[in-house]
Amino acid sequence: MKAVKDRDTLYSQPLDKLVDFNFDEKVANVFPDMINRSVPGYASIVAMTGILSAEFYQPETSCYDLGCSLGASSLSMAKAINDPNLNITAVDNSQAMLEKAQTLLEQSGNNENNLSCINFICDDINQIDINNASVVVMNFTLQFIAPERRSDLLKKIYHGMKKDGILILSEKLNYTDKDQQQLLIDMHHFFKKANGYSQLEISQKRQTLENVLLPETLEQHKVRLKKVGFRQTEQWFQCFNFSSIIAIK
Ligand code: GEK
Repeated sequence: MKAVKDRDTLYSQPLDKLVDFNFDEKVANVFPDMINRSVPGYASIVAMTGILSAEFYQPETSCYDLGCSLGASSLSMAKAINDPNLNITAVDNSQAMLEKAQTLLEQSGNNENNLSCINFICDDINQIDINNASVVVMNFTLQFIAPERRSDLLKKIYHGMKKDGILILSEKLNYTDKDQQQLLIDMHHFFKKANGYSQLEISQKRQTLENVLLPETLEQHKVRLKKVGFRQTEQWFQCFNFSSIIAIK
């Protein structure tokens, strides 16, 4: 019963001890179900990542998918960008995620779409080199990086990019206004409830993410991207408190 096995039930029973969320094998096994039922607009953002990448990609440059998980954004780019010399570096520091990503890619067996252009690397995105990039994607990854490291990471990305290249940055957002913050959190929880998560699941997951997923405001993102040097930064998507920005060098 594949559909049942792949369903995210990790927080459906009361847990004695709630440890900080981490991207282990249990999470990797249910990840597509988890992210689709938890992140409003996820499928649209992944699809648009391909569309935007295809338009801004420059021949003889590289693409990066930072915090690639199971490679959904890489796959979207690989299918949309029509270049036999395309190379996509997909980086994640979870071995479990990458093993599963590799298996999924092999199972898809779709050579027509040139999926061999995706090169998975297990590493910390703070440690890798970024070179000659016209497209860099960080879909829901920066929020897991320690806030004090975010500027340096974005500077490194910026310096590794070509002029007119793009960064697609998708993040959960925070709000400084208390009522606004509460309303957006409530709406996100309505979304999770409508997707079959119980109050217990929502609450236990929220607690495990508290120290790990640290959202910032849209303003903080825009100011930082500007400071790093991006010439234009536009929010192109938002559903509840989940958003995506395109930043152009
Ligand atoms: C998607 N982009 O499906 N270095 C490398 N990877 C990291 C680091 C780090 N320092 N910190 C966290 N990760 C994907 C979804 S999920 C988002 C991204 C979510 C990785 C982590 O292992 C996980 O796979 C990913 O970032 C975040 O479009 O689960 O909400």
